[in-house]
Order: sequence, then structure tokens, then C-alpha cells
Amino acid sequence: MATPLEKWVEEQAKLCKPEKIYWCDGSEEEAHRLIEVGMKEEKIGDTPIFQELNQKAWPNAYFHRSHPTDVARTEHLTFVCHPDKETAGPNNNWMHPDEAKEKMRKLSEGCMKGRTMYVLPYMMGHPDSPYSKACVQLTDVAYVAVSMRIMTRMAKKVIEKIGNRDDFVKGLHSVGDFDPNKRFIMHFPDEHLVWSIGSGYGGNALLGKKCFSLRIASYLGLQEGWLAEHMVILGIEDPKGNVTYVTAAMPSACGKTNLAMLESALPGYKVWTLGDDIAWFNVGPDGRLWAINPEIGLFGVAPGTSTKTNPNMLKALKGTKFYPTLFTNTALNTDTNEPWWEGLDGEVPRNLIDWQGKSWQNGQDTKAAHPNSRFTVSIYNSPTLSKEFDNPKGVPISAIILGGRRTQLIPLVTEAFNWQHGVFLGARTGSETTAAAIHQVGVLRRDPMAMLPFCGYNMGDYFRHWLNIGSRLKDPPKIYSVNWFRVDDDGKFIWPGFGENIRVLKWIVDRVHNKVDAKNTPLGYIPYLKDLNLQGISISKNTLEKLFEINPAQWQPELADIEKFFGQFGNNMPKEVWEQYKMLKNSLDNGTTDESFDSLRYTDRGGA
Ligand code: OXD
Ligand code: MN
Repeated sequence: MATPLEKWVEEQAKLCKPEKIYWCDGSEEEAHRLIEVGMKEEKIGDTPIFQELNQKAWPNAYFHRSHPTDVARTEHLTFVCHPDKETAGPNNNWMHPDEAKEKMRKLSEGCMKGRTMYVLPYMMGHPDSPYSKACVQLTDVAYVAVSMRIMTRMAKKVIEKIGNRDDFVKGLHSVGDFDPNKRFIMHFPDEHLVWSIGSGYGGNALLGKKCFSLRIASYLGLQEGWLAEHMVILGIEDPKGNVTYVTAAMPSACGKTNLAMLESALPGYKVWTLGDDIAWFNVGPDGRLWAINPEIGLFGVAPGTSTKTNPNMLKALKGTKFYPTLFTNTALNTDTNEPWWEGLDGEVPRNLIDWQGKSWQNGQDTKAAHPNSRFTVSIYNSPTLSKEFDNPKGVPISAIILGGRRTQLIPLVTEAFNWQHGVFLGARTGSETTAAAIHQVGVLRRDPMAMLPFCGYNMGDYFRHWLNIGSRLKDPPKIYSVNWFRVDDDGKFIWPGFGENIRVLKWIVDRVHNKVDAKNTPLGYIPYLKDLNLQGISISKNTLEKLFEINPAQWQPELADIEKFFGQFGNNMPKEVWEQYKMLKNSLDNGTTDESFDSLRYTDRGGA
């Protein structure tokens, strides 16, 4: 008797009509074979999907060039298909599930003709974790099959784990003919199903990642009482060897990966990596908040990665623990057969071809590597991997950091007065956009908890869910806002960022352990400058003050924009969040000083 999984695969094959079906076992030997297939047989246009790179300089590394129109997430073609529009909320594109399925069925009819259908069984989370989920994705391209092996725990054993159940997470993916007009990423949360056609780009095609582990999982979390978040997880070790675990949300391409692998500029401090993109939170039996990273790979933006910005990532990219490592849409040095991108150390190589394969000269007004060119590498290659990474329980979280890219207004670091204020702080976060999704770059958009493109249901209900989780926690993590991107009057970044961000992390750890007091402001608690360790960097006192400046007049348009954003969620927006908004507005309007603001603040999580 066929299992529900076998039946499901058979039905999809009937629709997509692949030439053959291949069940992956996730082994290294298989990955070698799939790379071979990608170098010899599978092509996009005339280009084989994989090209071997210089194995001496970049062991186990292969290059992939995407279809030229398929370079980033396509949010306008991404739909969350709840039976009713209100559940999807104003933050999602919505289509009725019946209509979406009809559309996808038509587009998928025969879409795998002449190709192989790969069946990928994988776990999101450690197989022994009570929080993990068993999943199966179908795809018609070896690039996706190999990428999924790097990013997830792909293994034959998952098939046994699924057994006769039919509630496994389902993903049907085909690159179709790469036609952007026939490209859709459809989510069916009630069925734990993602159906994606027309794109091979990571965020659209590796369905365990954004599609399942954020959009569908966030909705599962709402139903089951947990949170799926767009966050890194890291451990900060102090000179005494104590490790404090924190998570951080930042919109795409704002330095999240660099933070997760930070090389500390402060002697005695060390950062241990547990995740660079996604965190699943559960309230543990002890009433604390515990986090796991459901992934095992890093899918990061290449441009800007260097020994200055992220030395540990370069070590991971040259690591040999896990086969293989992929580079997508970088430039290529044709003399040495090495990948290259803007920002990489050293001279610009003389003979380069750009990400589309065209010859490229230094000084040309286009970029050699696509701004959203990526690497896909195993987290096990990371020299900073935490020894807790494979702990099925995850790690207990002491602080949650929420960030964005803001050239004005937002201080370097602020501590929320309490959980509720922290939810407001996350809800009002804005960020200037980057190249990770197709839209205008550098425009301010509200991106609560960096989840705007990834929350699989109405964000008003999402804020409510955060408040509810907080009320179940015995000792909720403290919540912080950070902004590494504030500029001075000449438009230059004030804060040096990267490894120096440890100074902010140290302050956060000191606050978590009640070692330092903080200054009360309308926005939250900020550091007394004496408590920020600034040894070894030179920033004048004036400039430093600018990093923490709160100018009520400048805040007026910001408040209006926040009000407008919150207003979209109508009755779904919790009144607690509006109360926080009013409190901020009042305190800014009244030009409240440090002292007078004391009467407004929540005092339960107050001083040191
Ligand atoms: C990513 C993203 O790829 O957030 O991680 O876009
Ligand atoms: Mn991300």
C-alpha cells in the first residue's frame, strides 16, 4: 500500500510530468553526483547550472549563474492563501486558495517535461527536537536539491519519520520556463503546503527557508503557541567564560550574518554562532524563552563580505567540513577561476566577467557581482559554531535585539522598558530597503521585527501573539533596538560597526545581568556613555552624543508614518500597542526630560 507521501508524490508527478523521479537520500556521495549532473546535463539556456571553481583556493566550491531575471525574492508575486483575506492581513498579497490552486495547476501542467523530479525529504530543526518539523520538497533542478542539502537536514530517515502520516510539510517547486509573468510563490497555511513556480532563487525556491520556516511556520506558531522569527541566534561569551544567548532581527542585507559571526574587537569577548536568519522560539518547561535555528546552512549576501566585515565567513567559505559550497551570481576572475565580488579583500582582478558572464572593467558603472549575489555554505564550516548548535532543546534567550537601517533618528541602542514596550519598539521598526528583494532600494519601509515580507498572517494578530507569548514567560528576555547606520552631518556613518558592535552587545549583556544602570528617555533606556566600552576606537564625545540624539521635532513625521502604518491593521491592532504609541507621542510632544519622563515609564524592569 502506498503511503500518503508516496501518493502525494505520484499525484504531483501526474501533473508536472517529469521524465523521471529521483528520491534523494541527502548523502555526500549523492551531492557529488548531483553536482556532476549540474555540470554536464542540466542547463539554464546554454549554461550548465554548476561550474567548478578553483578547488585549491575555494575547496568544494561551485558557481551557479541564475536566469538574468531571477536574482532576488519577488514579494509582489508571493501570496498567502488563507480562506479569508483578513487572516492574511494588509501585510500579505492574498488570493483565495481555490483560485490560487486553479492558477497553479494550469501553470504546472507538464512543467517538468524532460526533466527529473527530485524528491527531497528534510527536517527543519534537529530530528530529536520536540520543536522540529518533517518536510518534503519536490523540485526539478539539481541546484535547488544541492542547496537544500546545505541548508536543511536532508536525509532518507525523514521518510521513515513521516511514515504513514499525511501532515508533513509539502513543497512543490518547478523553475518552469523562468518567465517572470508566470512566476508565483503560493502559500497554503492550512495545508502546510508551499507551491512555487518560475524561479530558482533561494528565497523563492528553497521552500524550507522563508516559505515554510517563516511564512507557514509563523502561522503554525500562532495556532500552537510559539514564534517563528527572522532572527539570528548567537552566544556572547564574556572574559570569565559565561555565555549569554541573544537573538536579533534585522531586515535582509542589514548585517545580520555579520552579527551572527562577529569577530570581537574587545579582548576576552567571543561570539558563538547558532543561526544567521531564522529562529523558532518556544516557551520552555522552565518558563524561559528557548530558541532553535531550524536550518543548518548560511545563505548570505556576498558583496561586502571581507576579512574586515566578516573574517569568520571567509573561513567558512574556504572550509572543508561539509560538501559543497555554492556561489550564485558573483563575478568570476577568469585568470584564477575564483569568485569575486565588490568589497572582497585585495586588488580588483584584471580579468573579470560579471555575474551575467560579460567581460567587466574596473571603473565600469555597473557592478561586477550582482548586489544580491549569494553564497550557500554549511554552518558546520563556521569556525565560530556554538557547541550548543545541535542541542535539540535549543538555547535559553536573555535578550532580543531588533534592528533596521536608519540614517537618522534611531539611536545606536535603546532598551525597551518592558516586554510590551519592546513589542511596540519592534512593531514600529523601519528600515531603508536593500537589494534582497525586487523593489526600489534605499526607501524607508516599516518592517516590524524584520517580518513584513515573512509573516504568514495578519500582523495585527502577530503583535497580539507576541504580547501573549510575553505573558506566558516567567522571566522575559529584555528587548533592544539597535541601529548601526546613523550618519553625521556629512552623511558619513558615525558608528564603525562590524566587530566593534561587540561594544553594544557587551552593554546589552551587562544590562541583562544588572551590572549597569541606564538613562531614561522617551524612546527607552539608553547607555550612560561611561558604561560603553570605547577603548581603542576614536569617536569624539560630540559625535557620540549624536548617535544617541533624540530630537522631538524630527520625530513628528516619523510618528505620523507609524500611526498610518498601524492604522492599516484596524481592529486587529492590539490596544496595548496603541497605548505605547500614545505614550511615546506624549513624551516627545511634551519635550519630556530625563527626570520628568520617570513618571511615565514602566518601572518594573527599571534600573540596574
Ligand atoms: C534572506 C532574506 O535571503 O532575508 O535571508 O532576503
Ligand atoms: Mn533573511
